[in-house]
Amino acid sequence: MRVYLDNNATTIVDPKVFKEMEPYFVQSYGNPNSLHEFGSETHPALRKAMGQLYCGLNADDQDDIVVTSCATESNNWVLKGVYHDHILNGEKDHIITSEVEHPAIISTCKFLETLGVKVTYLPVNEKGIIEANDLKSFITEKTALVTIMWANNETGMLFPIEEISQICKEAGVLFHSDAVQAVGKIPVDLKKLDIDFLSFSAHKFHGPKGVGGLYIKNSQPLTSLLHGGEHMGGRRSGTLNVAGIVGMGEALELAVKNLSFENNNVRKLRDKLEDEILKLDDVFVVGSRDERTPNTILVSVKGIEGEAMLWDLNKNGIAASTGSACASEDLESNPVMEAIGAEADLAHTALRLSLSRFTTEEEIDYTVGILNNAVKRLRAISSTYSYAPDWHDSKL
Ligand code: C6P
Repeated sequence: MRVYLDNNATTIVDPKVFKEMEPYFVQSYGNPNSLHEFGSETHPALRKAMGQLYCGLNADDQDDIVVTSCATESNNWVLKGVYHDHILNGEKDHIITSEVEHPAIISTCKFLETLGVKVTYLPVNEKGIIEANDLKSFITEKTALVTIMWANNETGMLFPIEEISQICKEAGVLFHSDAVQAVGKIPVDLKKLDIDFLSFSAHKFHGPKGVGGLYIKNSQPLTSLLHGGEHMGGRRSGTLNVAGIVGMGEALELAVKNLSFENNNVRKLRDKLEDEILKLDDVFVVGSRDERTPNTILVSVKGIEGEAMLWDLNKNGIAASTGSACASEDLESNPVMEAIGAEADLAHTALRLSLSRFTTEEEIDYTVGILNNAVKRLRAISSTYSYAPDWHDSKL
């Protein structure tokens, strides 16, 4: 059996999405900016997709959504655009983010630090989220931007976005949220929140890879990252990825339609898997279930290196991860586990299991069996494992 439990890394393209995309590879493959029919026949599909994105996010205006190549690009655009528009001219000098953002934010902040920008990396509590009051105390009149993720990709923990947006609004500071792990998994209603910029990525909600988006409230000015032709109203140059955009629109519409299913069925399966995992001795799951996206578990299994567990699972057809896919090759300990204060040996035992609406109960039952055997076998040969009932208290 093959079981895919790495849906926070990427998801299967929904076959319905793929079907909608196909004609734009092999039939209507024209450049939408061309004047001939091959080009113009793509326009209705593009209009439909932009409408699906606008409805799916409940944005104020369809023009507030700009398509990018991925969330990494969207995040880079916001940070570098705000640097250009508000920091380079000396008006401001400060950006606030959290310690547990995705590398697309952290690495960009590190780059901006080399240009003289001051960056505050807010610490997280034992649940892996920031305290909104901490944020308040770090905002100054020189703060140009607050960028805080909506849901953490490793733990699934949801950040208090409403409260954060309110704090930023009251302080008159721009607010960006990397909502890659929230869009399509939980309700994201942009009319209800004061968010200036929001990043998302199609391949996290059963759309294709290589296409994402940035919501820009009221189409406010933001210097482009990609200069060139006048695509996307001159805000983001590059020939439009027609099939990708069509796929992203369809995928978001389906994801939003399936939200209650996601919140019920996926949650039920995730909870079943978590209940079984918690029957094992010396395991620790980060964050409580209600405070997480419904599909995610980050668990530490004492005495077993995350990579050893992955190898064992993979041998049995099960795909999981030790954390973020883009950091999976460096064998470092899990950075979110470290940020919540876990000791290094514990942070090395992280295992991320992330489900989707395509996950079945049979797959969860199979995974539980394999996981139980793997834990027994790997602990038997572990040099670091010996049973200690007070382990949780002593390690965290
Ligand atoms: N996280 C993970 O395994 P792209 O692929 O550029 O569209 O998305 C990047 C990205 C940005 N923000 C968050 C919160 C993310 O989770 C991701 C992708 C994957 O966790 C791959 S590293």
